[in-house]
Amino acid sequence: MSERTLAIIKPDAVKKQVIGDIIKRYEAANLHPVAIRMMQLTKTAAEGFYAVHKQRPFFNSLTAFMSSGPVVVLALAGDNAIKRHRELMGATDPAKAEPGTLRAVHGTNIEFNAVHGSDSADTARFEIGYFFPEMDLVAR
Ligand code: IDP
Ligand code: MG
Repeated sequence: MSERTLAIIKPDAVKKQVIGDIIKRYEAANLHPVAIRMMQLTKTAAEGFYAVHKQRPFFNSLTAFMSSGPVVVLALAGDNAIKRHRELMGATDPAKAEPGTLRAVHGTNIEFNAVHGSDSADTARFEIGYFFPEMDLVAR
């Protein structure tokens, strides 16, 4: 069943100049970009995006990081896209991520971990809507 998920190429990965490598891996996995946006989040926008984590000890640091430089936000579509994207990303901590996953290859540590991916259908809907109006999502 085709579904959509939200991906963010985080500021650390943009600084490392691996936008192209990451998008190449999405395409190789048949996770098709259906919307792409480059932007720099404000601290407030990062806080809204990560509101579910606002009680966590790393919330301030995470939202400072996410607003520290440009990001690339993508909506990806494909069969079982949410779960397959999480598998392609690897574990939150790059040191624990399977070899060859995006975080194992491009992440630095548990915070600077290169990419974000939605973790459920509900969060995907919220997160895609946070960045893209429906009319910006192409059909493919
Ligand atoms: P996920 O991105 O793998 O879904 P979450 O637990 O949802 O992981 O955490 C969101 C983001 O917060 C992570 O991707 C990472 O950037 C950051 N983060 C998670 N846990 C920690 C931590 O223990 N210390 C610092 N940052 C963290
Ligand atoms: Mg998460």
